This record gives sequence, structure tokens and C-alpha cells, in this order.
Amino acid sequence: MLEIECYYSPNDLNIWECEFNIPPREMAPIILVQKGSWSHCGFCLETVLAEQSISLLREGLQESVPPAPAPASPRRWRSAQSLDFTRNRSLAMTKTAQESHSHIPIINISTLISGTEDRQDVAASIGRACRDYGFFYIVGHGVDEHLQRRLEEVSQRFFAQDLETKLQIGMSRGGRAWRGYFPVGAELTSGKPDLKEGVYFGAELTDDHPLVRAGTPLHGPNLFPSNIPEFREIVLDYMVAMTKVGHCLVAGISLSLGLEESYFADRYTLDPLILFRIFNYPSPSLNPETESNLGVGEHTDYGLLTILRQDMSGGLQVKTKSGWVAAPPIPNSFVCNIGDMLDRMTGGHYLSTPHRVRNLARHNRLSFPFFFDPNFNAEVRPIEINEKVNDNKEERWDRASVHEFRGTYGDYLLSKVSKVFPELRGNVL
Ligand SMILES: O=C(O)CCC(=O)C(=O)O
Repeated sequence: MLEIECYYSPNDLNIWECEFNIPPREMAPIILVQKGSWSHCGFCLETVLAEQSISLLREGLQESVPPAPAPASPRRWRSAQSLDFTRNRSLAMTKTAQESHSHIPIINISTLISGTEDRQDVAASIGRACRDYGFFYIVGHGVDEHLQRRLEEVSQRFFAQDLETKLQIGMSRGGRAWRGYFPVGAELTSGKPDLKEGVYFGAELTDDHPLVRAGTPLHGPNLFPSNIPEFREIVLDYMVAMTKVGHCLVAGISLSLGLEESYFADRYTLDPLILFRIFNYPSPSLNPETESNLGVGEHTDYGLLTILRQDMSGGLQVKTKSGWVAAPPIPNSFVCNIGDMLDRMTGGHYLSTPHRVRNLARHNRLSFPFFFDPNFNAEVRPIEINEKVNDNKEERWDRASVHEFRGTYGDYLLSKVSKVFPELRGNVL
């Protein structure tokens, strides 16, 4: 058994491993003992205990724990006062991310992006990750870091504005295109209000586009904030860059299934349904009146593939076979996960894995999920695989079988989105 000394803050329910972090004065020391595989220090206490991979040796760590004196052993500590805690915390998260990525594979996809070398090895890694986790990180994706930083910067500026200003692009003005801003608590991912606000975007289609003229739900022009003029170009450039990554990844997924490289493109993604969201998760400590501190409740994604950029705050959690694990930020990577439609197509062998978000930072958290999904009108059919269907309906968060679904991706998507924004339901259906 390995003993690890950690610090627990009664204020924000975070556990920090002392070797990686400098505790602020109010933190109280605890000792954690590794029982199973050591996963991640930086979980919230509740998650750690739920996982039962770690047990608390010292009892009584409730809100009333008195602050601990500074630790005696200088070997494990650097000067606390000389460093800014917030900056230090980001460093801690990075280090922790590197330590804990063993749960979720990191795959370098540069050969898929360049298309020049043998892609079978990368495809095989993607296939393993999809079967074992339904989640993987990608690096070597080629998306301009400067563009990503600009996106983050304009998003911070947008969310820092007052509610009235943000509501100038409110979703109620987006009509059937389902675009625009929604305030904290307006989205009910798993039946309860999420502790997040956000902006919905999608492929930019003008009013005279045939699909828009035909009134196809979720298609149309985006709403951009007029007081941040560069926002539009940055978001549109980002969607172009991510669409390219999406095409390369689904080619890799085709190969991983032993199919021709263009299998998904030919049937579903030549003209993919692109949705893109920017989320801002306030710190729960700044919203003490809210019932839950879940930024996004447990859910699976609806389509084929999600490619997520997250800032350095942490908070994304994935439900693996051994319980909830963190998917912490890794610099210049994206987190990918597969959605219900790929689960359905592969007879449940590529998992659409539940995940959720809990922002434990003392500041807001930004994330940028990009959804690369089948064409709205494409009928989703199972791939001929000589394996028995693996239906996990009983374990799923919504107790619904993706394998019983028949219809187009649009049918599936509308059945889902109408539940998450009940007030706007009438706009799209
Ligand atoms: O914000 C995140 O990290 C994840 C968001 C998410 O789960 C989703 O959009 O489906």
C-alpha cells in the first residue's frame, strides 16, 4: 500500500497532492492510501470516495476542520508565500494531467492529418481507445495554437459582460437554427439545470441556403456579438480547422474497423452536421445558492465524434468501467469521444461513454466542444460486423437503447435537443 500525503481544502473540496502543489494556509492535511490503481489527485473528495480507490485515513474532514500548521518537512515544500496560488494551481493541474493520463490514451494523429504515411498504427490505437474507453486525447492535430488562444481570449471577454449584453444574442433570437447565447441554468443536459452558460454555433448558412429555406431545424446563420467584431472570424476559422480534424479522425475510425477509409465520408460525413459550443462554467463557490455543482450532468453525446478543447482548469470526468476518472487538461491536446450514433453503428463495440463536468476551480472554466456528426438527413445503419450487439441500455444514464433507434440522425438529434432546452422546444420542432 502506498501512502500519499495530500491536502484538503474545506472551502473548495479539492484534494491536492503536496508534492505538486503549494497549499494555501487554510488547507488541512490528510493522508490518502492507494487501494487500487492510483488515479488522480485533484478529484473532488466525493468522486474519490465514490470510486473507492482511495480511503481516507484521517476521519472528520468536514467543513469544521481547523486549518493545519505548515508542514514540518521542508523537503516537500517550496516557499508558499513567494508564489501566486492560482498560477501554481495551473502548474499543478498540468503535472497532474501528465501523471493521470494513463486512464485515457493519448494518440498522436499527425500521420492521419498529413495523410502521407502508414495510418494503420494510429487507426489501431484509435480502435483500442474507442473499445476500452470511448475517449482519447489527440496531439499532432495541427490546429493553430494562436487561433486557439484567440478563441479563448474572445470567449473570456464575451462571458465577462453583463447578462443583458449577452442576451442580445440570446437563443430565443436564433429560431430554428438553434444558435446563440443561453444563461446559467437554462440547459438541462440530464434533466437538471447545468451550472454553465454558453453559446451555440454551427455551420454558417445564409437564409437563402436550400436547407434553411426548407426550414431544416439546426441549420442557418449564427448569432455573433456585434460588440466583439473579431469573434465571428475566429469562430468560423476555428470551425474550419476542426472540421478538417474531424474528417481525418473519421477516416482513422473507418480504418480501425477494417473498413475502407472513406466509409463514413461516403455515407454520413461528406457534408457533416457541424455544431460547436463555447461553455463557461462559473466556479460553484461563487454560486452557493445552486443545488448542484455539476457544470454538465452525466450524459453521452448524440452523434459520431466530439472534439473538445478545454482550458487548464480541469473538471471533465469520464465514467469508465472502473468508475469516474478525470480527463484533465493536457497542453495543446483535444479530448475526443464518440457519440451514440457510432455506438449504434458498431453494435455497441465503440462506446458512447457517459461524462460530466464539475468545475472545482476558484475561477470560471471555459470549454469548446466541437461536434462532427452525420448529415442531418442520413439514415443511421449498423455496420456489418461479425460481433454480437453489446447493448448497455440498463447501464446507460438515460436507460435508452441506441440500438433500438431507427431513423435519420436528424430524428435522433431533435429527440434529444428538445429535452435539454424545454423552453425553446417550439422553435425547432
Ligand atoms: O465542457 C466539457 O468539458 C464537456 C462538455 C460536454 O460534455 C458536452 O458538450 O457534451
